[in-house]
Amino acid sequence: LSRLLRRRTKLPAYNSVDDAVSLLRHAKNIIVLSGAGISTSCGIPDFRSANGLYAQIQEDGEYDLSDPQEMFDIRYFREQPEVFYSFAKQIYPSNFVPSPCHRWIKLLEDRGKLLRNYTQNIDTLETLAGVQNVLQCHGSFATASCLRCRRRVPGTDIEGEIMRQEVPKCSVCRAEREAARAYEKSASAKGKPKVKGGMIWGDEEEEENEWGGGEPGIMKPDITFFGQALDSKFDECLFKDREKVDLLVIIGTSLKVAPVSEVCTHIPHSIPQIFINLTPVAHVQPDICLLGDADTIVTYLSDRLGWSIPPPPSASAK
Ligand code: CNA
Repeated sequence: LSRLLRRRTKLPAYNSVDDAVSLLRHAKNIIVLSGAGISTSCGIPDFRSANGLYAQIQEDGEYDLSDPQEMFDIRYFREQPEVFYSFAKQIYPSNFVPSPCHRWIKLLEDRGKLLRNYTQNIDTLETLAGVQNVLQCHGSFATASCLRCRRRVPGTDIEGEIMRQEVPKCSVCRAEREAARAYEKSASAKGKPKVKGGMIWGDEEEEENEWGGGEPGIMKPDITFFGQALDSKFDECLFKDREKVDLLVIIGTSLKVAPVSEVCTHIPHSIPQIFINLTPVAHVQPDICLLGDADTIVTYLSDRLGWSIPPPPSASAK
């Protein structure tokens, strides 16, 4: 569409690698829209590739799912959190090292060219690479929240449970439940009325109370599941950035998950788009399509520009 509109409105046509190099050289406000394909070389599978997580989940057959996407569906999670937690350690960011792509985004930022990196990834590798202006559109494992009382804690608080494949429960809800039990005990001993809701828990045998149940809340990493809305920051940033952006670079994504995939259509059609991916994506028509391994492509582009991609954080620390 972008290419068609560009032709119709007689804007300059871009279609070659030389054009990509020139656009990168001159751009000052680049939006990088990235996806799971920039982390596959770090050892984190994407969703939809032939060897991706969906294929693995289906092949394993050990999970009670009618569709692999249910693994990341909020309704399913509420019903059966143990399924997600039996799997979560496989995608928990632990000893991964940022790829050349993550470091290339950092390079754009260091050169004052990055307007913002909209990442769909939840692995926080952009941050580890040192990128400051990154929006984790689908959240991350950096924090976790209680589904009942909404208390937010650092993600490391539930790391132990994730590694042991257990369902983490909220310590605040648990403490309140214990306080409520103690209160109930002393209240009934002294003949006082029982208190329900608020900070005090209801009757043990009640299935549903003001908190939505008798058990402490389930903790969920603050990653956006299917069926959950994105943080309002996404719309706010896009609204602001669409006024300034002068180049869109899309890397390592199938562009199948809305609303992030819609960034391409939400920015003005006069803005050139470069798409870097292993496989083509039929439903978008970027100006320049560079198909292949993303690390190889960004390294090639950097070489052509005479820029050098910074080393991984561990190597630079040595
Ligand atoms: P996706 O739908 O799995 O698409 C990934 C795309 O990357 C595919 O089109 C692949 O062809 C392409 N790809 C894979 N490897 C490479 C490579 N080496 N070079 C270039 N391209 C490559 O994943 P999307 O990101 O499009 O979908 C968004 C989902 C994926 C978000 O909700 C994420 O949270 C989720 N996800 C994130 C991670 C992560 O954080 N690393 C991992 C898996 C899934």
